[in-house]
Amino acid sequence: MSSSESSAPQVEIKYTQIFINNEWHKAANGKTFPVINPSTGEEICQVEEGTRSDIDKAVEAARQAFHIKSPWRQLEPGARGNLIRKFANLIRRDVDYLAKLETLNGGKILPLSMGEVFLTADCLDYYAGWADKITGETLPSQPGNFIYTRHEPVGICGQIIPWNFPLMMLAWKLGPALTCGNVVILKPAEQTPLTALYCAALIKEAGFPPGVVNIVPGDGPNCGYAIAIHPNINKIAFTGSVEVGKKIQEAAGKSNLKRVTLELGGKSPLIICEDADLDLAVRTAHEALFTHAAQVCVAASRLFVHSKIYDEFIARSIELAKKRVVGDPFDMKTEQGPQISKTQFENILGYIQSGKEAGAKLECGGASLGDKGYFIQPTIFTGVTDDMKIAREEIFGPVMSILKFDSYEEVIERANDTTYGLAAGVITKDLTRALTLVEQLEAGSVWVNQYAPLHFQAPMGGFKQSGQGRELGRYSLDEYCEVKTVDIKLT
Ligand code: TXE
Repeated sequence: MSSSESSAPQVEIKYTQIFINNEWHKAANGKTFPVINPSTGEEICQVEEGTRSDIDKAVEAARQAFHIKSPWRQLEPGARGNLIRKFANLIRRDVDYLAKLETLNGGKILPLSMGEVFLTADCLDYYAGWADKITGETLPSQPGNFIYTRHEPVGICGQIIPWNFPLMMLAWKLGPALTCGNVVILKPAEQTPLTALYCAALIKEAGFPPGVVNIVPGDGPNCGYAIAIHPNINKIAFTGSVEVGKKIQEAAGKSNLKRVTLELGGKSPLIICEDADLDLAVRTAHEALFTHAAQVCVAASRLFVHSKIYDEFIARSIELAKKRVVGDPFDMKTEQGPQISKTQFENILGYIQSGKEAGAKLECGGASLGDKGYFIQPTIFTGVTDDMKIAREEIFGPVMSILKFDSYEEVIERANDTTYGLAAGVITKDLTRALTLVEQLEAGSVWVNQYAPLHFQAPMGGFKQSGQGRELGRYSLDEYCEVKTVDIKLT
């Protein structure tokens, strides 16, 4: 730990209620739930607990906001973009406060929280620009006929987001939904509702009409599921675990066949080729796994290293991991904060235990840190084999698994031997090898000589069980529009 004394500032908690119709509400069931500071395990505050009745109320508000004559539906497309831009600028205005709130609630190190706030605003700006550029097509037809398509909003969108990037996930979901003219009911993760609720206040301040964005905090099985199963919600977008993703899709099928997009987990391979620049490879692999205590969906959690450079790569990676400063996320020297919750913390320690029992070699770390909060040492296992649990399941914690390979035919087979397909990376100086691996890897994003750069114009999403549909870029606009074909006979 960098220090046992916390440098956490006092962060005032301003909003803890349910946001519907631009107003704050108490929960229908009269209950609240505790929000925990993962750095200490202590309660920050209580938040109103949304359930089915609150979701019903939000759906009614959204329905009215989406009425064909409503102020929102009557806005010019460019004006919709202006509102989103205004929201983005308010987020920038409050960067200091939002970053501290994010760090307090989610345990993210402060510089990363700052970065996330700016990326949130930038993402909203990107989507604001689309508002007046969403077009259909004029289609060829025989003389006397006129065929065209209109891209219309889907309607009421349910959005369920996770706790690892509470602000950025909010922007990835709200941005495309709003720019296409939809209305939204968003549920933040129960672990991290605070920044989303503050954003609700900014949405009102920006001037969005009542009912366009509704934010209902609550748990998964009651509040989240009420969204997934609701008969009057037209679309659901979800980011979280595969297990819950399957429940969402099932609920959508059971209820009203609402449109579904899913961004689920991963077990992403990063392939370090024999000709790789070793400094670049070691540094990239380190960040690709340990960033935000490895609570990142695209974390490079299977590191395939060519046998010719394996020993040298391991030695340098261990040295770097041992130097990583873990501790108070408000301390500017800290590189890694806590895991989000006791549950996640215990799961990760369970994975470490299973790695040891399966015979992988624990090179460093392997234990918790400190006497409060949910801190785990940066951990490296070598000699990991494909069948081990730590090589197959998403750990979502700071556990690097290093696997050795000899040939590229072999590594492709092994890298693709997973039910996931979210992301992958390749480090090599050989362009032909890079492009060949890119072609063969089964993953929604493949990065070469870098890992997880973020560009809002580039789509993100998964092959196989890592998801369905795409977020970001113009691809996500398709997920938030219905296409209407109009065929006119000219008389
Ligand atoms: O996820 P959940 P958890 C993965 C990662 C992690 C694991 C468990 O492997 O270790 O999931 O994390 C809501 N109906 N990812 O338990 O439960 C829940 O309230 C409707 C990867 O936090 O999937 C929260 O808002 N909603 C991931 C959201 O789903 C339900 C990010 C995510 O929670 C629900 C997070 C239900 N029945 C975890 N049950 C990524 N892809 O980035 C829960 N929820």
